[in-house]
Amino acid sequence: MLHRVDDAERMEHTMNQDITRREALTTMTTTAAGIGALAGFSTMAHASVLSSIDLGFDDTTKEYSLPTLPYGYDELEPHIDSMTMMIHHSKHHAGYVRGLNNALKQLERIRAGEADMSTLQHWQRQLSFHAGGHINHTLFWNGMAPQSKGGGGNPSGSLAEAIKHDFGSIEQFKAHFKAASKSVEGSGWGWLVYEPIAQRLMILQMQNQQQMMFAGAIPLLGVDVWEHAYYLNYQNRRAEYIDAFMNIVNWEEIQTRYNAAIQ
Ligand code: MN3
Repeated sequence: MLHRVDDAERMEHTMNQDITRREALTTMTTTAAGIGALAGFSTMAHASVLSSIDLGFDDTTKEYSLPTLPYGYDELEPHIDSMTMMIHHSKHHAGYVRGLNNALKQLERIRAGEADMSTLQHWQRQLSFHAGGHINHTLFWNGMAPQSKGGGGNPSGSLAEAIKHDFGSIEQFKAHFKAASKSVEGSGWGWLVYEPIAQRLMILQMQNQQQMMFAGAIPLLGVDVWEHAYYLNYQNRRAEYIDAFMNIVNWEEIQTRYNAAIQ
């Protein structure tokens, strides 16, 4: 009697493992095809928004590389200092690229039976975190510009109209965006996103590199509020750093993303 129960349990356990493995393989195939979805963003829309932005993906090696910045490390001064930019890009961002490549490699090893399936959950988390980090930072760098190259000021055109429609006014948008970014708990990001189902703009907080987003949200403007983004110059004064960030927003680029998002 006892061993029949054991057999039944063992059989059920084996079946569950099979299902888990199948689901895991499906998940891995899906995520490999659409890395954007991992950061909590819609893959299709994300692809259109990112179409002009280089994530450094090499389809032959299946690896990502660190993209170069569209300006020099010192060009955002005095709003963001050169040392912060250098460390942030060449150390922190590079670390996300390495972590993303490694997570993809480990998941490939699991698929090939060279690594234990029990480590899958860990590497899926690593993939989500580091893919988020790579995509967020790439959007962040390109979402800023030195004032001498058009950074700062206010949005104009159809983006300004949409902001007024969805937030009341440019001033109300800025106040909301800054307050949301300032009050992110711990490390994370403030985002202006386009929600394509109801076709409207929203402001979101993101924790770490991917949490608190929802499927479909298309990233337009993001500010990195991890301490590594501002601590050398602003110490604990996150609000001051966010004010400075608003002086170097590349609104032309954000308009381009908005145009792609509403297609
Ligand atoms: Mn960062």
